[in-house]
Amino acid sequence: MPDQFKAGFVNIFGAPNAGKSTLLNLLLGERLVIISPKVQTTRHRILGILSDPGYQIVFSDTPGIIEPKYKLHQKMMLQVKSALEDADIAILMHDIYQPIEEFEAISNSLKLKVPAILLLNKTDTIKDKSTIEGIVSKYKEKYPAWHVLAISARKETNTDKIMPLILKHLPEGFAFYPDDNISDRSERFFVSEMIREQIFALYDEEIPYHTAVLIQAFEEKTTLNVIKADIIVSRETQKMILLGKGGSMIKQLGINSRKVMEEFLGKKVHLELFVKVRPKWRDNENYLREYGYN
Ligand SMILES: Nc1nc2c(ncn2[C@@H]2O[C@H](COP(=O)(O)OP(=O)(O)O)[C@@H](O)[C@H]2O)c(=O)[nH]1
Ligand SMILES: [Mg+2]
Repeated sequence: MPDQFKAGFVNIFGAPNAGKSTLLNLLLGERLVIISPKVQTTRHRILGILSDPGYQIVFSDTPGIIEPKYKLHQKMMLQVKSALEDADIAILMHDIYQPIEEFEAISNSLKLKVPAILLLNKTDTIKDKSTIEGIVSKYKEKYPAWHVLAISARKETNTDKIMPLILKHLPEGFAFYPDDNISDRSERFFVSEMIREQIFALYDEEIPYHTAVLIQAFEEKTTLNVIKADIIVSRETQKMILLGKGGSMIKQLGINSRKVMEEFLGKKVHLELFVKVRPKWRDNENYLREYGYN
């Protein structure tokens, strides 16, 4: 008898900036979701699907767990909650150098009932091996039912131990998605995320957090895609910053975004960006829905 096909949901949770999106891309072997050194980059629950002749794993990346300050944050935490409800396996991520107490607050709030793999990430920031081992045993003592691994998602250290643990706990079942799907999200969605990623990279401090991106047109022509996007901000002053002197910044944003889009789509892109001011959009139910935050 051949082994039964396995399929299930593996959902990744943790504090903001723990490396959840970096890990998802690593496990998928594909640069699917956006990553930035700033907190709260990921606003949606995003599925990444890994298909193999013997299994299908539906990963989900989730926003970092935070105390909500805006309606936008509340929506982000609802995404985390929905990911909790359908998980077959949970992956929890925490910076290895952060206090264990901070992790306890997160793990208590999750109330997990499924097998859990705790990844203490960013071991590359600690030079001394015995320090790492000491921290790992502290967590193992505290969470005896869980698998605990110290890894570096960015440097790919010890990350080869993760898949065997997942496959060990993955339930038998049928595939949820056709095996050529890599996500539940459309190209349109990823293209809007790419602009957001470049905004995180290009602008300081507050700007990325006040910004949403709305794709207005996505036309596939034979030799190129024509993409038109609105960049939404909360204030006129933010619009000025986004545009830059004589439009220099928005021009750079367009160039950078187009580059990653062309790589992703494997096609030339003609990109047009428009900046629009929508006061308090982060607290406005209608705007949030329009921008895809359900
Ligand atoms: N030093 C170090 N940085 C990492 C590691 N993994 C991720 N990061 C960085 O941590 C930041 C947040 O990563 P991201 O995946 O966006 O975190 P998320 O908010 O949990 O999705 C990014 O700047 C990553 O490059 C790691 O193993 N070591
Ligand atoms: Mg993320």
